[in-house]
This record gives sequence, C-alpha cells and structure tokens, in this order.
Amino acid sequence: MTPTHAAPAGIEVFLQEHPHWTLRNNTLHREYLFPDFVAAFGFMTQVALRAEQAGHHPAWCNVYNRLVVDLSTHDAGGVTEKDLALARQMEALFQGKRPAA
Ligand code: H2B
Repeated sequence: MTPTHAAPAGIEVFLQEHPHWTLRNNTLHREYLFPDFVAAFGFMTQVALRAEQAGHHPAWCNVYNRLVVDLSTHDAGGVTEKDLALARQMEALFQGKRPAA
C-alpha cells in the first residue's frame, strides 16, 4: 500500500495556524483542558461520532478534565490529510462551532 503522508507543507501550515498542536513522535499532538470530566467526555463523545463517520479514529487519553490526543494514520505510518481533517474538526468543536461534515 502506498503511504499517503500529508504534504509537509500542509502540516506546517496547520501547525502555524494552530499553535496548540505539535508534531510529536510522528503524530499530531495536543492536550486539551476542560472545566471538569463531563465537559471533557462530552467533547470526546462529539469527536467520537465524527471520527466514526470518517472511519478515522484518534489515539487519546483522558484523565478527569485532561485529554491528550495523538493523531496518526496507522495504515500509512504517519500523519496524513485525514489527521489534519480530524484535528480541524476537533478545533472547531472545541471552539463551539459545528464543523463541516
Ligand atoms: N484510524 C486511524 N487513526 N488510522 C487508521 O489507519 C485507521 C483508523 N484505519 N481507523 C481505519 C480505522 C481502518 O482500520 C478501517 C478499516 O477503516
């Protein structure tokens, strides 16, 4: 299978536009903090529905109000446009906007 890595320029543009995200261990990495567990889990639930729709799923770890996210495409062994798309959806949800389907 041909890996479909996102163009490095695409990642750079995304990282410049979204300074909370970094490239870490070949994943798109971000930590979110919420007021409490219910807010964190509510956000995760919204993301989960979007991820399932897209057939593309986050690696994440939640402890109480903290959510650590690492996005990569396992099939491709790195960050692809699918991860950038999921990250953009997460940012839109986090800012209370309804992301484009
Ligand atoms: N999610 C992520 N992050 N990477 C993948 O390669 C991936 C996935 N593959 N979700 C999908 C599921 C694949 O296993 C199914 C068959 O679509």
